Amino acid sequence: MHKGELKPKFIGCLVGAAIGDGLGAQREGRGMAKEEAIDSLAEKLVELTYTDDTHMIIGVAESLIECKGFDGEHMAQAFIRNYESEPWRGYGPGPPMIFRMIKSGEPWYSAGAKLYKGGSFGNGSAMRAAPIGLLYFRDLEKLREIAYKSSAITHSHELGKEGAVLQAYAIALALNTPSNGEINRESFLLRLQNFAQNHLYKEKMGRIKRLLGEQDSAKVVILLGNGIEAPRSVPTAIYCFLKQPRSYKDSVLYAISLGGDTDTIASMAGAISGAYLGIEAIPQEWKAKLENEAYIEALAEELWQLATD
Ligand code: AR6
Ligand code: MG
Repeated sequence: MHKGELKPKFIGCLVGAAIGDGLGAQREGRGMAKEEAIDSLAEKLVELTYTDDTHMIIGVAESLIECKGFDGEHMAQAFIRNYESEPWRGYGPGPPMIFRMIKSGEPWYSAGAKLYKGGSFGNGSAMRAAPIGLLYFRDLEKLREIAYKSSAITHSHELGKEGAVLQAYAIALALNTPSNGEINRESFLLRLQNFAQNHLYKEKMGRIKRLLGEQDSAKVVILLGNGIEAPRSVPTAIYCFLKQPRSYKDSVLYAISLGGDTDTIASMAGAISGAYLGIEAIPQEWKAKLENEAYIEALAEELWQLATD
């Protein structure tokens, strides 16, 4: 794929993530809902205000751009700076505790292990992995390495790190598939399954395949999850994308319809869908309502320059 074809896909990924987050935030922690009801809710909203998901994507992107690659200390400081300027974005309980540890002298690479038992497996590092999938889309072992390291700042449990790797990898796969070409869902899943190193995620990729034609959303929630934990939300987001790969809008509405951690699941599904279909596939009326849209596009464009130079 040539450079010009990739640009709308980079922008679609980050804008797609932020819109999924902003719309999903309207129903965070609630039960299942009808897609039509969520669509009319979107119509009534004046602004799509994003939450910690997008705020942390911004931090990852800012740091990768400023450092022209990964620098753990720099990225940790970018998270802290952004959190301190807007702490009301709806952060999970863990990251602010990590930020305090780092501020009081704990190194960025060891603070994460001091939280919970064996580190966090929340979805907080997968939800911010999009810029890593974008920057390293041509070097998948590097993608794995950086997704692990950047996850470890706040989420050092194997399941947390692996969730970030799979979300970044799904984005790289979507980016590498031409938007006018048909996506082969089974080979997409097989590649994810082979890339995963953890048996729980491997098993979940198999479940996604079996659920592709499932009409009963409740069954999807039971078998894949809709929670705040990475293994109960990253596979769900991948499923939401693969269930209707030709429509950004349907992927996001479906993700929110499942209830639970709707902002994060819709954001991750929206990021993958946007990376596949590109910015033109995102409803203009949603894009127009997104808070800080121009800045998010500018970050995506800088990542595109960096990744394709
Ligand atoms: N053992 C038990 N529970 C755990 C463990 C563990 N090792 N790790 C995580 N949890 P956290 P996040 C549970 O605090 O991932 C925002 O709303 C525990 O209940 O690291 O950044 C975003 O939009 C813990 O509080 O935060 C996302 O939806 C929870 O998982 C979400 O929060 C979350 O882990 C991201 O949260
Ligand atoms: Mg959130």
